Amino acid sequence: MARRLPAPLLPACLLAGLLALPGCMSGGTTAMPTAEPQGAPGTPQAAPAPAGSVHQPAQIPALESPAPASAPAPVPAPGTAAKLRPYWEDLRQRLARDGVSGPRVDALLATLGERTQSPMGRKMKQLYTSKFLPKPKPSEVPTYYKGVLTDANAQKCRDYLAANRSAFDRAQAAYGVPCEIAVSLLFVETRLGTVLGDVKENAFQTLASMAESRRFEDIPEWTARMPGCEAQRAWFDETMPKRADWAYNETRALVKYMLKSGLAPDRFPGSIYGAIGLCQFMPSNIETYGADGSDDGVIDLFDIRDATMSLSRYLARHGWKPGISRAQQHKCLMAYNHAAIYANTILALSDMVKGEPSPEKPAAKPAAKAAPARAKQPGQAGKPGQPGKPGKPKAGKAKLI
Ligand SMILES: [Ca+2]
Repeated sequence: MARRLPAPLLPACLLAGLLALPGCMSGGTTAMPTAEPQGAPGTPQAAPAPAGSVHQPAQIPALESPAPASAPAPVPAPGTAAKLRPYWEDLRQRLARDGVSGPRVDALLATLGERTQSPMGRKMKQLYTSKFLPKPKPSEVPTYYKGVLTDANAQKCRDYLAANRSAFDRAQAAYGVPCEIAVSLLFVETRLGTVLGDVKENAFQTLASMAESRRFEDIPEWTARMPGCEAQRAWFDETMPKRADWAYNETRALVKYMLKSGLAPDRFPGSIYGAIGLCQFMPSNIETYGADGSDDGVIDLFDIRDATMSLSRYLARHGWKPGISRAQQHKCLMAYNHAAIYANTILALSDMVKGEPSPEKPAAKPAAKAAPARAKQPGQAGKPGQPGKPGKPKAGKAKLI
């Protein structure tokens, strides 16, 4: 998300889209080894401060018991949904060619409202600006997301951990990802589940709209904001179909997931690029990396038990294991969201959750005859083990679009 939105405390998903990307829904994502046409979920978005940001103390629900959102909302029954809007017929036929069809699929498609230009428009504007417009004077790249590394946020994480202890302990036992890392990742991604949707559309609507925005003419509201874009039509003609195909694959994965889980579209608030859940997975990652932490046979990423187990599984599948070095931890987190600032922030916040001071606070001056300060170890808070290359943060693989 190479854009610079005053994004004080936006969750990673938003930040990914805004900062560098290719990545929240942030890159988010969430992890995702789905082949994605390069880009980033970065998106310039005049985003309002999300509710639940660190500036707006959000209620931290205890989630040991199934959250209300976990109550299965069934996929619409065939014949009961509204009629399919004509412009979704192309998507319907494409899904059918891929073996995804039938009354239940039609019922899902009938829930789609008007196609929105925003997902593709936002992405193309980001890419266009980066590629064709004068680059702003380089500014210092921050090491950490602004506003995240505060004592208050560390305390929120500790409270959340305490309220959901068994979920985190179970995931740590299964995959070796420390509770402090898991909770810090959830904080950066969705402010512990308090900021789950960056846009009013649900993830299905967002991804389907992007999948059906293949032509320059499909995003007039956005091309109007791109000076000189008419001269680059060839680039749009080449780039948009690739992005649309990526979105189609995610749409298909989400449809298959909804059919399998029985969860309805309105159960999936999503990021600007369709990442879902407390841990912000792109739909295509659910089948590969999702894990059922509540033993109900359904992977519901809005359930803390499933989200924690899934994010831990993702990290483990990308190299996380007990005892790995700080630099290796950083590398694993970069696989979740390919932005150094993302990994730096999670590692530093996890240190704070364990009681270390914020690396952003000026160190107190030692008294004249104070005992020698403990030698700082590589990778300690304040000095990430592997800061990553300076430069604009890149979008996360998981949310990378
Ligand atoms: Ca479950």
